[in-house]
Amino acid sequence: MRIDIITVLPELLEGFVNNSILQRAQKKQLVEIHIHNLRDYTKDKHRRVDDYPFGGFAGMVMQCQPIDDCITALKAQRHYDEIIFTTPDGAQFDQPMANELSLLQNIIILCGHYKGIDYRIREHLITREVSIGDYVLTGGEIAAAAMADAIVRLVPGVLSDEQSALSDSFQDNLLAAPVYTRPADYKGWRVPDVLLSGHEAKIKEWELQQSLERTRKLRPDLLEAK
Ligand code: 6GU
Repeated sequence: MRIDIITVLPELLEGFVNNSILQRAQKKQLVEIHIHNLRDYTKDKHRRVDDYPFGGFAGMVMQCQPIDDCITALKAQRHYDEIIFTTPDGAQFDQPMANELSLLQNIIILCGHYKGIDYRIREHLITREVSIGDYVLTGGEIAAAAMADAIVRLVPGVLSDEQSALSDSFQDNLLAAPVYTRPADYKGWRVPDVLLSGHEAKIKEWELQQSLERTRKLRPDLLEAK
């Protein structure tokens, strides 16, 4: 899988994608992540990528030309399955969307900034608009990072134990069961006995009960969605 991220703040994303899960996925050659500085595509002598909005509204708007040139240059190299724009008015990113996007070959994520981007880009080039929640961030970089992380960890081989992605919270609309590690007794705080029993069927049953109970208590909306 290949993810191309277009941003006016490449430094912000470089550190993120070259660490932890994302770095490991790239070293294993399971995923390629390329970050493009939108300013490299402007024809403006001051490297500007935004301008005042028509109509006299407040704020600045990202211009068509640098975005179009960057996306056009990428599309000349390969086919893209999705060209995603990060925006608070997009469709809410969730685990099913992460699953779906993790199956794709090539995607572009365009990070929004300022008051927005020229709407013509959204009409003519963007195939999908995505938000990470009902709150406003100053830019789309954190959203792009969150999406890239959630997608890449689902690519087969990225996680050492593939089971661990399958048993994630949300993967079956249930929150995950609690987990524990040694020691079994820490300051009198004890790990549930069943987990020490070695009885596999009982442990599985406990895990499911815990998932259901935690979901009922913390996220009843997920059970209704089933
Ligand atoms: Cl994708 N972008 C911005 N700027 N704010 C957001 C968001 C995206 N998702 C939630 N808030």
